[in-house]
Amino acid sequence: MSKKTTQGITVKKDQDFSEWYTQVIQKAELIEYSPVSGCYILRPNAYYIWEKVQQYFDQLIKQDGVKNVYFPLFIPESLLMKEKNHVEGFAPEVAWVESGGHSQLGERLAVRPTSETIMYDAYAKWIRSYKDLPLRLNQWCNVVRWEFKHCTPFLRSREFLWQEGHTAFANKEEAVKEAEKMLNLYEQTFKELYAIPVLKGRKSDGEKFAGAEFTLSVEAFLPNGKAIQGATSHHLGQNFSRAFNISFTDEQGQKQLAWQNSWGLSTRSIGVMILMHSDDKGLVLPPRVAPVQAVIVPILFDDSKKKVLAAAEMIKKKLEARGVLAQIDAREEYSPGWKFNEWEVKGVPLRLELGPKDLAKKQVVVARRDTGEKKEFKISEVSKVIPSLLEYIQFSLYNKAEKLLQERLVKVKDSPAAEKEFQKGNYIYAPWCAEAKCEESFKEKTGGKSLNSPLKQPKVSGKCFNCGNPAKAWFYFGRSY
Ligand code: 86X
Repeated sequence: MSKKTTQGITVKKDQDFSEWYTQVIQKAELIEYSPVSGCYILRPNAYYIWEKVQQYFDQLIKQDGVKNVYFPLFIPESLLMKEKNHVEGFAPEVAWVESGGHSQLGERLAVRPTSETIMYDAYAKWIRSYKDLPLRLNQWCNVVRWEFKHCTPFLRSREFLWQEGHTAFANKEEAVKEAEKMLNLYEQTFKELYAIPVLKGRKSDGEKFAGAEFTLSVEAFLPNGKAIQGATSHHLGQNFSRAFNISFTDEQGQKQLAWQNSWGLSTRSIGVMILMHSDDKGLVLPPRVAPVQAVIVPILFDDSKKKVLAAAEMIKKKLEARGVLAQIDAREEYSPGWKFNEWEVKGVPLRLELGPKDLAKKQVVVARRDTGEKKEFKISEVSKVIPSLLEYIQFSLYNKAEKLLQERLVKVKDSPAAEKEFQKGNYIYAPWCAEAKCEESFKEKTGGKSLNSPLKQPKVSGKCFNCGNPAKAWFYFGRSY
């Protein structure tokens, strides 16, 4: 028992957020540290979440006609450097392979930080005519970025998992439409699986991907008052098709450059979900990503053990028949209270307590992880009640997060007001000039930055809230994680 006596979370979420996070991810058995700094082991509980997200998003994009591929992990240096803009700022993060066994390689190979270059090199060979378009490919893979900032599991790691979609179109309109469509699919994934509402919109020029014409993002707002990016969808224009000569002959026989997008969602999103829903007791999992959705804890006494265990088995079977992932915790070396704590730390959405007294009344006590509420249900009703309760919890987590998102948004007229709102843990919406210089000055003054700008927005008039120049668009700003 010794190893497990410090099972609970010993700090509060709003007291020491980073220590709290570190404890949650370890005690919920999501993460183990590895011998390589910045690289983390995703344990079964974490990998299960990623598999759920993969299945969900993969099915969405396949329905839309995207096909999956796999490109090599290694990218020759000359290829990586072909589009200067996009590598420039990132160069310090590239990890290199310089030898194989005892022999030096003729050319260094980058461990992929992202796959634009290696994929577009092939796209140039595959795309000849307008009939080859659109080309819409995606890959699920790992990427490496040798971070020098402090790493945090899920949120910033030197290796992470993601999907990267890379598409090419015959015209700009189609490409732009797709970039927006993918943003909606990210919104849907955050909503339906992670129970997280997002702010959708366009990044400022200062915050966009340097290789893109524009970058769209989904941003989440956390209970600690900070905003965090969830996923991105870039319209690349002809920046890469020019550099990689991805050209096609159009219907009029004219040679044209393809219009491109790239879009990505990574395991970082798991970190966003943890930060959003979890509490002082540990992890809180939305039921749709929970590897165990209902745990049955039988209260065992010598004289009634057999009966209670048999009833627990029967309940488990009923739940499984309804598609609920159920488990019985019949360990005798731990007390019921100890087990309750353990399953709370692990974020299991529902706990079913079943003792001899409950059995006599033909009932179970059901405890919700998200609210702590307890309620009795007839055993005859569990197979009906539990599946709908799980769905209810899924929506209720979403609604709680949505309420936070609405309540913490404040419209402001100037930067002192913005600063005040940030200090209160809010984020803001303001008319902005959208100039990089203005954003810099705002960052220095307030510690906040622009998040994004909704695609459909109110009419803009008057002055920039920060610098007083004419305003160009409504933007969200916040302190970011
Ligand atoms: C930007 C852009 C884009 C496909 C996505 O955001 C979604 C999926 N890619 C990624 N980016 C880089 O281009 C990049 C390049 C190098 Cl060389 C690097 F070392 C790090 C990078 N990080 C991000």
